[in-house]
Amino acid sequence: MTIPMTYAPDVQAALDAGNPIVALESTIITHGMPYPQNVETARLVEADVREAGATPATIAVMNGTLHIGLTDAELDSLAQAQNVAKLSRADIAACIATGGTGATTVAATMIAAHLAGIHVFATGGIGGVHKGAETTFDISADLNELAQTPVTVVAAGAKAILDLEKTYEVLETNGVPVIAYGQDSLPAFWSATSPLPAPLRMDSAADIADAHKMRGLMGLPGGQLVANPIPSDAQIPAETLAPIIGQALSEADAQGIAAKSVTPFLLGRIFELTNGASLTANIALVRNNARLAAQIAGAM
Ligand code: PSU
Ligand code: MN
Repeated sequence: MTIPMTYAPDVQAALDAGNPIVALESTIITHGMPYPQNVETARLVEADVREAGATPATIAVMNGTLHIGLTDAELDSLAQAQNVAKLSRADIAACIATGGTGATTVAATMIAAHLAGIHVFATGGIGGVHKGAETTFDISADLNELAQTPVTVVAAGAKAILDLEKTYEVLETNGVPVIAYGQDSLPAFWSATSPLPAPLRMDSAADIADAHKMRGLMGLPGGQLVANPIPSDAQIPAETLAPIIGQALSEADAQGIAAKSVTPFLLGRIFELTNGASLTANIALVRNNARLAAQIAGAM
């Protein structure tokens, strides 16, 4: 038995030539943004990676095959598909083995990128410790993955719907380097800064690439989280968002939204409650992360 994996032709060519590649996830397409902005964003992000000198590899499971890089038609069909599975470490192998189709979260994308020999991955925001986790135990598998799979993930921090303090505590406990890019505080997804000081700060892609390689040389498992602030002209002030996040959270609670549905529900409600402004900011930050990830992949 082998892993049914297929590489897009340009990704295969980049792997053969040793050229830089940036992995991209697909849950942000199927569960993070509405159609058609999801597919438009996915295409823009791929173009941003190319313009910055790397090859994009959007990752998904389609009909039991793990795709490393999607064609335009595959991207479009995934973006329009209904009821696609949201795959993490727990279910990606079962989905492949049973011929299923699913979008990969940060955790599952890291697993696939590592299998494919890709070291850098760009997304919007990682999952983390949800508010109220002391009773729900809802902690994203993304945090465990960062602790064990050697991929550098570029994100705008953890999503601001989360308990950011607890999220960064768990990352610290698990030995995950959290590197703020170009500033001393941690970004908070839709906002460029937060009151939380960054555990590490780096100002160049080369330093981030060297830190990744040094962990490998030292035999330290796991990846790195690069927390890249949203461009300041695209950010939404945290004070503006706080009551909206609060409302979305209480609605989720009242409606009994749980497990995998929590993050998509909250992102969807915040989109509605901000009249689409949260999506505009989300698109800007993902594109910004894609450009930095391409530079890091180049430096590696
Ligand atoms: N970043 C975004 N939008 C998203 C996500 C990331 O800008 O929708 C997805 C990622 O796939 C991440 C997931 O892994 O949300 C976290 O889900 P959960 O909290 O259920 O682990
Ligand atoms: Mn969860």
